[in-house]
Amino acid sequence: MNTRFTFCMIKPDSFKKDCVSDILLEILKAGFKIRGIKITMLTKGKAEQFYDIHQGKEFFDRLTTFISSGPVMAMVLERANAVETLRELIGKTDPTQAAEGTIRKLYATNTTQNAIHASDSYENAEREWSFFFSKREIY
Ligand code: 3AN
Repeated sequence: MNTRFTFCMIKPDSFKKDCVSDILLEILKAGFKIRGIKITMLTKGKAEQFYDIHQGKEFFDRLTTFISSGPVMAMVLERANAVETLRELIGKTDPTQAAEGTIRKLYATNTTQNAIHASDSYENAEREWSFFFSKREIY
C-alpha cells in the first residue's frame, strides 16, 4: 500500500465563500504536493455515484444535491502519511466539533456545507481519484 497519496475535493460552499485559495494554502503549508488538480461540476447522478457508500442514509439527498450545486476542485495530493495527515488538517465532519485551526473549523458552515472532502483510507483514496482523473492527468 502506498501511503504517500490521497485525494481531496474542495466543495461548492468554498467557491461561494471565495476561500478556495485560503484552503489550498493550508494544504500546501502542511507540506502536500499537488499531483493532479481540476475544477469540475458533478451532475446529481455523478454525485450519487461518488457518495455511493452513503446511499440510504438520511442525509444522502441533501449531500448529493449540495455537491452537484456548484463547482468542486478535485486534487491528488502527495505527502508522507497522506490520508491521516490530511484528515487531521481538515478536522471533524461537523465544524462545531472540529479542532481550532482545522480547515473545517475555519471555513465550513455546517455538516453538509463543510468546505472539503478528504479520503478516509488509502483504498478509498485510489477509488476516489480514479473517479475524477485518468492516469495521464496525475504526474
Ligand atoms: P467526512 O467527510 O468527514 O469523512 P463522512 O464520510 O462521514 O464524513 O460523510 C461524507 C459527507 O457526508 C460529509 N462530508 C458530509 O458532507 C456529509 N454528512 C455526513 N454526515 C452527515 C450528517 N449527519 N448530516 C449531513 N451531512 C452529513
